[in-house]
Amino acid sequence: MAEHESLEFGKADFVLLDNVSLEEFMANLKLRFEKGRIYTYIGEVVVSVNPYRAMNIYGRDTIEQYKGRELYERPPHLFAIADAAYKAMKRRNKDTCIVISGESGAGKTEASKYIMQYIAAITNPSQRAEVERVKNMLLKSNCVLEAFGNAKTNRNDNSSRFGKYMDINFDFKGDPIGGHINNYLLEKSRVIFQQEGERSFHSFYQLVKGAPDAQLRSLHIQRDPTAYTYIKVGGQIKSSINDSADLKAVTDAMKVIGFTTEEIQTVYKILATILHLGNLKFGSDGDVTLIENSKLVSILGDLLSTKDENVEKALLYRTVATGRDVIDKQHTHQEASYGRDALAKAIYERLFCWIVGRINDIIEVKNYDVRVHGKNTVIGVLDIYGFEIFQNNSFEQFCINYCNEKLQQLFIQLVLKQEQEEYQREGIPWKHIDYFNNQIIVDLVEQQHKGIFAVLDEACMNVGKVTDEMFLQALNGKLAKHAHYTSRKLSPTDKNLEFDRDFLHSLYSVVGFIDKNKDTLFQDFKRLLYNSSNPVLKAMWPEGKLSITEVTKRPLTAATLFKNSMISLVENLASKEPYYVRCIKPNEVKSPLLFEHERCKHQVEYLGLLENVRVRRAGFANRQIYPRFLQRYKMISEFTWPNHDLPSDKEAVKRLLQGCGFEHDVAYGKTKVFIRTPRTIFSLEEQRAEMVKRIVLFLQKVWRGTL
Ligand code: AD9
Ligand code: MG
Repeated sequence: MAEHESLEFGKADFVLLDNVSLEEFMANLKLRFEKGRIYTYIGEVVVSVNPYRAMNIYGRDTIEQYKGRELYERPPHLFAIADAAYKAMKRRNKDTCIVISGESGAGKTEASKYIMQYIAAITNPSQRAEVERVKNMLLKSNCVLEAFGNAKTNRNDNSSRFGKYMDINFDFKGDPIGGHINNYLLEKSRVIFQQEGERSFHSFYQLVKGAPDAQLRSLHIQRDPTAYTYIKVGGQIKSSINDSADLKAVTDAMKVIGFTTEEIQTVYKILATILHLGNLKFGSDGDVTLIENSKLVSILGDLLSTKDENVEKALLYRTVATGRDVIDKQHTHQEASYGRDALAKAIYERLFCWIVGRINDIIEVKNYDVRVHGKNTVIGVLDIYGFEIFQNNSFEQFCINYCNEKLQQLFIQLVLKQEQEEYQREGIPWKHIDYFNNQIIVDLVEQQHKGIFAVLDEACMNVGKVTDEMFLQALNGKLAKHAHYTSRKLSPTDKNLEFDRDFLHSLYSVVGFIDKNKDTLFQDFKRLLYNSSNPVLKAMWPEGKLSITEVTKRPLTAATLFKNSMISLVENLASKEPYYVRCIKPNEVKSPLLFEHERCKHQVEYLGLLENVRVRRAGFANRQIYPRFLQRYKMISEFTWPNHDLPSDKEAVKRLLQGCGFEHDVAYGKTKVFIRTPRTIFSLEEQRAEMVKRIVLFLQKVWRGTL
C-alpha cells in the first residue's frame, strides 16, 4: 500500500478508505484528480483519470524514481505497474500482461505508450546495439499504426479504430529482443463514411496536407481534402491535428522500421487510389452502366500498375459461373457503387494488415536459441478501442462494445471470482462479495446457436435476399425473453435493435449488419489487384490468383472472425500474469478542470472498481504453498533452520511467522499460507537476504580456515 503521500492528496490506495462506499470512493477520486494526482491504486491495479493536460510526470527523473522499486515505495504511477510486470517477468520467469481498459478517450493509448517508454528506458543497461534497434522499432511502430488505425471521433481526437495487443519478448537478461503485434478488427467503414464531426483515418489527411507537391502531382492528388468525397463526409477537415508534421514523423518511422522506398510509395499510392475511388461516379445509358468521370480510370490504372481497361471492367462487371459457363455480368448502377465502396474499404483494411505484418516480420525474435539463452519471456500490452455509444451505433460499435465486455469478464474471472473461490477452497473465513457478473451479456452476444452473432450468421447464410429487418425479426423471435435484450416492435420507420446491457444502456441500429457481416468483395477486384505489376500490391492479394470456378468455400463472417479472435485473445491473456490499468474519462469536453461526478460514477460502477476494493481489502496480497514458503524462508527462524521437527510444514510455517511477529497479518489455508500486506513479504525478504549474507560470510570463513 502506498502510504508515503501526504493525506492532502487523498488516499493513494482505495484500500485505505475509511469506509468502502461509492461516496467515499468518488470523493477520493475527485480530490486526487483536482490535486493533479491522476493515479490511484487498488492494491496492484492502477486507476487512472485522464488529466487532459500535459503532466510533468513521465520524464527521465521520474523513471529513475520507479526503476526497480516496489509498488508501495513511491506514489501511484503507471511506471510502478510496468516495473512490477517487468520484475515478475525477470525474477520469476513469468509471462505477464498489462491490460488497459476504459471507455473511448479515457487514456488507454497514452498509457500504453508510457508503459512501453518506461520498459524501453529501464532495459539494456549495457547499450547493446541490437537491443537498442529493437526498442526503437517497437516504439516507432506506435506512430505508424496510429496514423493508419486512428481517427478523430466525436469522443476522442485520436481514437483507436482497431484493437492492439503487443507482445514484447525479452531474453534471459531481461532485455527486449523482439515483439509481435496482433491487431483486431479495424473499423473500415470509416474509409467511406464518417459521422458528423468526425474524420477518416489520419493517414489520408496527412497525405493530402503534408506530402511534397511533386509527390502529390505523381499521385494526381490536389492539396485540398475537401476535394475528396470519402474523407469529407464528417465535415471535420479542419482540426487541431498537425497532419503535415505527423506525415513526416510517420514516413521517418516507416524508414527506421525498415519499410523500403518502394513499399512506402505503394502505401501512398493505395491511399491515393482510395481517394480517387471515392470520387468515381457511375451513370447509365439505357441499360448500360457507365463511369462518368472516365479520366479517373486511367489514374487508377496508373496507381495500381494495371491496365485501364482491367480497372474499368472490374468496376462495371463481375464474373459469374453458371454451371460450366463463366460469363461477365454487368453491374447495375447500385451494384457498381456498392462494389466501389467495398473495394475502397477492403484495400484499406488489407493495407493496414499488411503494415502490421511487415512490422511483425521486422520485429520478430530472430536467432534466439533457447538451449543457449534460456527461456524467452514476454510482457503483453493490450490497448483496445474503448466502449463507445454514439447517436447512431452500428455493427462496429456492437463489436467494440462486445470486446470491452469480454475484457470485463476476464477481469471478473481473474480479480473477483477466482480470488474469492480460492479463499473458499482453502477454508479461509470469507464473506462473499457481490458483483455484477456480465457473463450473461457476453453469452447473449457470442453463445453458439442462440447468441446475437449466431443469429446474424444464420441470417447471412440464407440463400436469397436477406434484409436487416429480417435479421431483426429473427433476433426478436429468438431473444424476446432474454433478460438483457429488449426487442422492438417493427414498423417501417423503426429500424433499431435495442439491447440492454445493464449499466451500459445502448441502442444499436441493425442497418448494415448483414452487409458488414458478410463482408463480400467481388473476386474480380481481388484478381485485378493480384495481377498488378506492382509486386508489393500483388503480394497483398494472394487469393486473387484463384479463378471464379475455384472460389467455392464460403469465407467466415466478420462476426465469427471477430468472436474467434476475442476468444483467443482472452485465452492468451488468461495464460499470463495480469496487471491492470483502469482508465476513467473525467468529462465529455476534454477539460483538465472538470470532474463530472455522474459520468465518473457510472464508469466506476461498470468497471466494478468498488467490488475490486472490497475483495482486495478483505483479501491477501500474497499466497504460497507451505513447502515453497518454507524452502525460501526457513533460514530466518531457529525453529525451521536447517530442518524442522514439527508435525507438518503448515505447523512449521506457523511457528516461523509467530516468531517473526507477523501472526496478525496472515491466515492459514489448507495448502497455502495467505499474507495480507506486501510489507510483510518485503520484511521476510529483507531478513532472508541478511541471513544469506551471514551464511555466505560464515562459509567463506570456514573455507579459509579462519573460523
Ligand atoms: V479510444 O478508446 O482509442 O477512443 P483512449 O485510447 O482511451 O481512447 P487516448 O489515450 O487516445 O484515449 O487519450 C485521449 C486523449 O486524452 C489524448 O489524445 C490526450 O490528449 C489525452 N490524454 C490521455 N492520457 C493522458 C495523459 N496521461 N496525459 C495527458 C492525456 N493527456
Ligand atoms: Mg486508444
